Amino acid sequence: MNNQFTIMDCNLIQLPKTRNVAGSSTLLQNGIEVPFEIKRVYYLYDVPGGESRGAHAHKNLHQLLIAASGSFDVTLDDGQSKKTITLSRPFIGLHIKPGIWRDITNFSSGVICLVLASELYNAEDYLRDYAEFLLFKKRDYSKNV
Ligand code: T46
Repeated sequence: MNNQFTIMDCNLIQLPKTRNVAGSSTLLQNGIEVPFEIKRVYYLYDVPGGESRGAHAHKNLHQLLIAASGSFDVTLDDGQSKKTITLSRPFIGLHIKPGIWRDITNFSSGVICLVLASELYNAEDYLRDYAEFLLFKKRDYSKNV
């Protein structure tokens, strides 16, 4: 079980940007620009002003979050430390490792939060209770193997 990652393991990834007179584009490929196999893509949009999303962690999921349009803040929490990162560029991705609680706030109007994910949707992969998340971080899974 992936419960040992910390916020220091969650890094910003500079994505390639192609620019010409017709505008810009960014290309993402499995295992190259994105450091995991992409099994699912979803995006958050039409977020009402003042709303927040997230408030959970995943047991096994890797994700790359990109502000495809607009901006938002992501607060990462590994149970010991927290840090907040603002995403506002379509060519910067935030790799969130498994076992990291995230709160997503301060969405700008017209925001699109693009998420590339390493697994298909699985409700069992979510930790939505903060106390349960802290227990998950403290458990020693090495004794179960
Ligand atoms: C995350 C942030 C950034 C599905 O049925 N399939 C899916 O693939 C997803 C992502 C969600 N759902 C359902 C589950 C809920 O009934 O859609 C509803 C909204 O999901 P949730 O409350 O988890 O929404 P967010 O925006 O708080 O979180 C989502 C992702 O679930 C999560 O992995 O990190 O976006």
